Amino acid sequence: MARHLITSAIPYINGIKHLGNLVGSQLPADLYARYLRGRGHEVLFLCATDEHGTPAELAAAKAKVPVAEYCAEMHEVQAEIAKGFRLSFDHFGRSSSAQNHKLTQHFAGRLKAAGLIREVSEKQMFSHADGRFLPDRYIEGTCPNCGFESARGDQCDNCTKQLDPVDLINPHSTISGSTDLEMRETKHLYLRQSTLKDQLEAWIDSKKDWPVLTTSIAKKWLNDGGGLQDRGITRDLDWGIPVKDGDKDWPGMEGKVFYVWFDAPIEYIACSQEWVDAGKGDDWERWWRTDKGADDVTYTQFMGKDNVPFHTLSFPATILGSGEPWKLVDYIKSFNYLNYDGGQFSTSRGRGVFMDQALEILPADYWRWWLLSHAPESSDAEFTWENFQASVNKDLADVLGNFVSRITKFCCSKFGEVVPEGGAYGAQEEALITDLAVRVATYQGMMDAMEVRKSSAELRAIWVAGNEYLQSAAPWSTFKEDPEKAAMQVRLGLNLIRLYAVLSAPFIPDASETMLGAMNAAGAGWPDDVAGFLAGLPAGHAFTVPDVLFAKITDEQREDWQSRFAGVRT
Ligand code: B3M
Ligand code: ZN
Repeated sequence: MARHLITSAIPYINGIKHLGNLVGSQLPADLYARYLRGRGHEVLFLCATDEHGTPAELAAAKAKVPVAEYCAEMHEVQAEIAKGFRLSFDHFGRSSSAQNHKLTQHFAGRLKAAGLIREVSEKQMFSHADGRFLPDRYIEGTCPNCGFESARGDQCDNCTKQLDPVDLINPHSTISGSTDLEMRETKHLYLRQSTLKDQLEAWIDSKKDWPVLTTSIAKKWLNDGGGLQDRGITRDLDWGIPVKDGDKDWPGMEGKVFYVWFDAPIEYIACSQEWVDAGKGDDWERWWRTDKGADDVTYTQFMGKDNVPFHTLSFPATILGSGEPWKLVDYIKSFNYLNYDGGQFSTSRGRGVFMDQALEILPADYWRWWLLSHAPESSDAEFTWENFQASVNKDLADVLGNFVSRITKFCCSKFGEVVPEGGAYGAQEEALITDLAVRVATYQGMMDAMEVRKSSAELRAIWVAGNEYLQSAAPWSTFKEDPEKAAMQVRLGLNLIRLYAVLSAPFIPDASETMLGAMNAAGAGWPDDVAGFLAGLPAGHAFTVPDVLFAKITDEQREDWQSRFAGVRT
């Protein structure tokens, strides 16, 4: 039994995430956590809401509630939806927690003491009406290059020219609309990542088994454009973690907060403290401190590709720079994007299907199965309603659901709701068992390697093998000539349901539970020995016929959803 620490990128607080966000981090992380728990390992699986930064402030302002209140409410909303998707976090924390405040300030203090922070004076646009500095993308004006009237402070979306806020003609605040703006001097802290470049590069080069998507992004940032740049880690905002040097004030930094990307990954650690403080665990250090036992821990992070630079460079720079024995990540599983029906999923434009909407239409398993079996691993993937309908109907309803229903109903009608006796397994059954043992080993290998799509394909092949067996053994025909033999075939079929339930649990946990419940087999362990496992339900064992596991999606439903989700969410 090994110990596995698993974190998913923590979703921003400002709104409900779409299915593309879900499949890029939380869902595959959950798949892996469930699988490892199923194999008997000790797992700590953490996620949280990412609550700081301008987007949170603005979303709260739009909702007309104080930002702290907004975050508390949205955290509950996201936690509920996560439960709806059966995301099995050991704790779902908050980056605004007291624990994260303290830990973030601690890291800043350590970095300062190590000489890894420098102060930089820069000029930034200040809005008198808003009483604050404005981030570039909250300033708009006319593009000096093409005359487009809604060019942003950092770029013109019309002609793509890179801009500085001072370049804009008639600049105004997008918050208040005010044009009373002034360039003002402000001081910020920079993390001297450039001095850690060699150390970071050596560490990344030592990770021979990391996905190319992860290492190629990291290498690009390490080497392009003059190498790894120092990074501003403070902002002129109200909402965030106040800049402090440990528990001491930081002269000159009054009224400033840490940049959201500085404190967000630290929340992975703080979240484990929240987990302990919530009474769910009793020791977080054995997961995070290599001097307190975390040397034995395998730490895996899940995230979309846009988050890779922060996890391969900035956060490791924070950890290494602290000079303290914190656990570094062992494996970073990153994902490409999922697109929606010929375009992109977009939170800001409300395009696509959002997590709450998905659950209003269908239960979690339907979505989990489609998303995971189409995970954007080697390239971007695309959600279409036709593809979703086809996958659900074929894989879940026809292959798995149909198998379970046929065998249980047939048994019930001929032998009653108990596993029938019959004789010993014959050649056909032995061949199936041998085939399944190989397939289960393959499945495990792929799950261990976090090959999400390949794992789902192998799992499906395992379901298909049982279906084909049932088709060719045809106990309903056998029964007429040789009821004894039919009983043996049914006995194997019922045992296959139990096997499928356990193997499928990481993908479709609800259906798995239904199957185990029906088979009266809750608590079945992992099938390390497939042949032995398939003798797990002996003759005389009582079961019940479950309800239909998966309903087919009709063309009517598909068309209805297609048009309902064609527009934008308001
Ligand atoms: N909240 C971005 C995102 O949700 C960001 C991840 C932080 S991980 C420490 O994609
Ligand atoms: Zn322009």
